[in-house]
Amino acid sequence: MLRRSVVVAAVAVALALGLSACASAAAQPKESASIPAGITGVGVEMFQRPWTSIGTECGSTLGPAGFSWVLTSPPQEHITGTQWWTSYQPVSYTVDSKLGTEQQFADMVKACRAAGVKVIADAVINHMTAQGAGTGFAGTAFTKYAYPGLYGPKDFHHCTLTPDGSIQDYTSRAQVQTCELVGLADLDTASAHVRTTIAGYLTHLLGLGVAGFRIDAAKHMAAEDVAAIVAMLPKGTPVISEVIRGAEEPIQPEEYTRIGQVFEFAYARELGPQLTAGVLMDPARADHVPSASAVVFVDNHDTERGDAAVTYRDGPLDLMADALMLADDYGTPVVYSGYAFSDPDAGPPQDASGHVTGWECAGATGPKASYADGEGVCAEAWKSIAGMIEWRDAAGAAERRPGVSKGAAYGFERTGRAVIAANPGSSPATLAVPTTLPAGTYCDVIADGPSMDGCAGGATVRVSDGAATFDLDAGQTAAIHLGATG
Ligand code: AAO
Repeated sequence: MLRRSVVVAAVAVALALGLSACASAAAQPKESASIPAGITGVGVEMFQRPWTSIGTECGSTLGPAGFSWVLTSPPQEHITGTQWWTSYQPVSYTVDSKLGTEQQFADMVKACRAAGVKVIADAVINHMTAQGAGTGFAGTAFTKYAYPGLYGPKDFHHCTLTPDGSIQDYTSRAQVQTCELVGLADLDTASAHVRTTIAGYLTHLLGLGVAGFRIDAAKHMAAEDVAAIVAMLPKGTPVISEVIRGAEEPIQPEEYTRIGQVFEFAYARELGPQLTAGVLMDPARADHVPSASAVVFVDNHDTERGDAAVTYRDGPLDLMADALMLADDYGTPVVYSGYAFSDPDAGPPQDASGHVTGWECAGATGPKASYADGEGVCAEAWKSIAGMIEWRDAAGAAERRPGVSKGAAYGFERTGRAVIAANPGSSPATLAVPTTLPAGTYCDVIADGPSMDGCAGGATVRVSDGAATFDLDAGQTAAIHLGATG
């Protein structure tokens, strides 16, 4: 037990240091096999972005800002329709969708790799469509339980536990894993044929250069089924399972951590409400998976339409949440970048053929006060995010010291490396954060972006007598690090 926790800590440190999974595996020969290789560095979910847009931005925005990976929307053929969520109803595993063709996908992966950005693809493998019959975006004819060349009726669960076969009770493991999620034809992932077919699709995507996968709706597949599919992929392929932590539910993310990382939904649920309440505190992290297993986020494409406390609509608070997440020593962070909407079902702007027209964000320096429906939020291009990625690199594996607060203002140090302070309150505040940083003048990388531009913008913070003193406006965040001095 003790031995295992030591290994967990060692791997967490290795991940925080940005060492490769291979290096940490080599240092910890046997036990480290119990912690699967994961994705490291800062990621960004580019929701409903066409491959051409992402490819361009890898070179213009993501690479230069220091993002290590990008999570795409699902790349496979899907049902037709203008809603964003058509992407989550697969019709075939042909890589031809409203987001682009296979060639465009491959070109994007190549451009991103050249910019030092790995591509993580969203893998929708729990189910197919909910429709009686139709023709998919790339022209494949299907019925709800028959997909040419892939699956027939025997490859699906036909749930009789509820009147309409859909999940009604999340406290029932059997319903969650054998009934239909919102009516979507539920693949029998215990079947050898289904497993092999899914693994074939994922292997094809790996052949196009993707680094790993988000496993959509992983909760709805038995962990052993997901494990068996992942075992058919090259050893060490990073996977991030989407298993929403739900109170009183029998299936929790911990069941899936032996397969890879998981999205830790409890992280945003702890951080977000503090921001809206204007009272920041040190994290309690009750019921969180270990850091090395956690991928954390402020919001994602579901929660910005659901229970996220902070989204793009909250401007400075959204930026503050991202900054605090990037400053943290817990988990692998993924920034979210979608588009503005009034109608939660509305897809992004599309042309007459149904292809998403896309948008590019180079030059978008920060959150806007308001967005028109369909307009890209462009968080990946905000200079403060790039500044915080640099801050995070500077902090490295340094310990997060307990925070201090005064009124609504709160701040903490990553020992001897970097300090952040935030004021979610409604009036200005001055906060002195104890620090072991050398005395001097430091650039605020939130105000001015990475240090190559920092201090040039004139925003500075003084460190003297063992404290960094921040003068913060209402809603302001500021952050300094050892590598950016004035
Ligand atoms: C669409 C239409 C439906 C229609 C269906 C079929 O909207 O009306 O019936 O087509 O025609 C996306 C959209 C869906 C869309 C679907 C298919 O979100 O609206 O349906 O595509 O086109 C559960 C799953 C989780 C899933 C989430 C949406 O466990 O995996 O539902 N997320 C992924 C994707 C998502 C996608 C799919 C899966 C399907 O990210 O975009 O759907 O591929 C509790 C449970 C969760 C459960 C939620 C559902 O969560 O714990 O497991 O998620 O309920 O509402 C608190 C609680 C937490 C609770 C949460 C609810 O935080 O602590 O327990 O509130 O917000």
